[in-house]
Amino acid sequence: MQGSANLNLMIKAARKAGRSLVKDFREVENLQVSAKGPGDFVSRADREAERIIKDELRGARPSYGWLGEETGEADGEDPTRRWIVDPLDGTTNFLHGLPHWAVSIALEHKGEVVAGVIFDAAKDELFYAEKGLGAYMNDTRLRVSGRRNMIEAIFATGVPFGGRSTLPATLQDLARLMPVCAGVRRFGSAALDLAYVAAGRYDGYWERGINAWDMAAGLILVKEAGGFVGAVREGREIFESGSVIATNAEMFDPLTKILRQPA
Ligand code: LIP
Repeated sequence: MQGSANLNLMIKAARKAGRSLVKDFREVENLQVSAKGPGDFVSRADREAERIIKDELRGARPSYGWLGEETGEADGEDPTRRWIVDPLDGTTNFLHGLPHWAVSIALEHKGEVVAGVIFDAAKDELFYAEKGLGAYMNDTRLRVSGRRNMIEAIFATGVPFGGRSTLPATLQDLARLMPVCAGVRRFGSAALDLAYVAAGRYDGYWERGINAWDMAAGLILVKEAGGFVGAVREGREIFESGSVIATNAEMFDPLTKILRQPA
């Protein structure tokens, strides 16, 4: 796809940050056995990746606003546009030397995500989409899964850890969904979970208690691949609710019906 200047800028920034993270990831693998562990090192890698992305994007588009996981929110002179960035989604995987993490960059215009890039540098898979121009992984056009029956479908989710308040609801989701599907996967990166729905690798995904930067780029990928997205909490806006459901047209209603059942 011959994307816009903004999409090409996002891809350039994602690849530059991805190169930096791949170098750091090799060091993390060595640090697994160190007594102190790689925690501080990964935090530095995360912040450095966001610095690289911010320099590229705000250097080229200084008037756009900013929302980044590591540096927070900053208004721009142009109140209609902002970058939404997770420099390292799948941080815990990265910390443990698991090669399943991604750089996620989204462009929002008047409250709607209009372009997204998710770069899995460890596997060299670049997912990208722009409103009205389709979704791609490297040079391959993406379409969501064609499965129509829940019992044949594989879903992904994120299971809260560390005492997060959404754990009981997620466990109830699993208890309700597992008997009527072919399985659930928890790979630890919301951005890649959404990218995999867009690619038809997962038939659907849902998660409670995540941030806009985890899912912004993935939302446009799923929609441009022919999928449907919505908040788990009925009648709520996705970012405001901190929750998301993403799947194809045929399974959106049955999956939503299960996940929106009262506690
Ligand atoms: C992660 C998400 C994942 C979620 C994790 C974590 P991070 O983002 O991508 O889906 O289950 O709890 O929030 O923190 O690695 O950027």
